[in-house]
Amino acid sequence: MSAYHPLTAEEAIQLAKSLPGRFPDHAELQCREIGDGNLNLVFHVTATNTADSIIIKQAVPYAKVVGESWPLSLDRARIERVALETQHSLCPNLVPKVYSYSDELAYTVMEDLSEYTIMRKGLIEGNAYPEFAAHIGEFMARTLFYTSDLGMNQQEKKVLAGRFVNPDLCKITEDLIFEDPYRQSANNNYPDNIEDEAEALRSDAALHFEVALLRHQFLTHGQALLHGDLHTGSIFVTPESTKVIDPEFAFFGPMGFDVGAVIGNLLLNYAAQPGWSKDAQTLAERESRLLQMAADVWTHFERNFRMFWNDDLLDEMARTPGYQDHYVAQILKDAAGFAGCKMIRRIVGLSHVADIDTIDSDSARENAQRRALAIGKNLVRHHRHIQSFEEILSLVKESSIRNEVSQ
Ligand code: SR1
Ligand code: MG
Repeated sequence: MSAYHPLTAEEAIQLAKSLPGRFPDHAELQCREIGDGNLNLVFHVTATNTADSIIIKQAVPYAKVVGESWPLSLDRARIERVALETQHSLCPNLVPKVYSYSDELAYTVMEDLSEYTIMRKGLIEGNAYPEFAAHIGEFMARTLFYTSDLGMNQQEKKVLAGRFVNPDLCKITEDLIFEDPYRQSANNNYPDNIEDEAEALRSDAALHFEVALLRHQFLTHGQALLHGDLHTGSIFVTPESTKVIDPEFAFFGPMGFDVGAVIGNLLLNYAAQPGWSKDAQTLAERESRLLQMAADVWTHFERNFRMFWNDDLLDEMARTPGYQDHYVAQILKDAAGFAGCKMIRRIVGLSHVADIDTIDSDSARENAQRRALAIGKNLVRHHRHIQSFEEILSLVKESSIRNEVSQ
């Protein structure tokens, strides 16, 4: 019989005490459950009389956001832990360190990042993160290149891919991102005042065609080990440092899915800015900073990816002239399409983002929702023809219709 059960705070303290070398013997420990995500318990264990602390993340056997009616495999805790270890080995400064784990109890003990801010919250507060684009560009280039057939022995890659068979969490993405927003679904969740937008999504056959192509990529293109849920709620930041967390959706999929997740979430915050910026000048500054950040993410990703390719390529046929350019161009097209899908799902689908939903004014929130949908649809519609990041920025700007509802 399995020993699995959700930990209590007292058990989390006992577990913390049992970890060799983590807390001094005289440490007095306290614990708070701080999980505010959709799926897991998160215990923050701190010493009251020393500076030591840890995080214990434990999966529960269902989606916390919905309840026990939505069962989820506990194996996602193992997948998240192996992803953290793999990504940490490639980017030690950009991923928290794993200290301990139990696959049976579905927990991982890791570095506490309490001095960091969740990036989504920081962006909502209007903060600037000047190093973020360089950090996340490097994270994506390293983790994607060195787990692909370009940077990894192809037979070893197949063995690694076997450790990341993640049907339950892939199904969440397949349903919530690539299907539900385009049909009537009990999972969908949007206010009555944008029913016209939801209906337009359901009846747009040309848009469905593009989403079907992107969904097919997600289902079949095992290009590299993805983080799989790389939104701004999965990233901790300070102005100087970045840490990527929460890779429980990790699996071998298309590289553009991770790149598109980062860009799409920056654009969701961009779409929300009229609801957060106190005056026209602040709005203009923040909008321009967010678009520049999105462009810089791509620039840093591309620069690093090409550098790793030029230095460490293992696939002989990929040395063929022109192939690198073709490969990178395809990642950009995919990223644009996936960014669009991610924006759309956060407006009409099950799980939303605070950037939009916590805007106080009803009219500003509605404007942000419509603006995000306009950008998302434009990116999905045009993704196959995009050739440069400037074209993405043009699509964003031309779809950023404001003040549809008087404020
Ligand atoms: C049922 S889980 C809903 C969403 O939360 C995660 O962060 C993923 O984005 C997932 O789609
Ligand atoms: Mg998460």
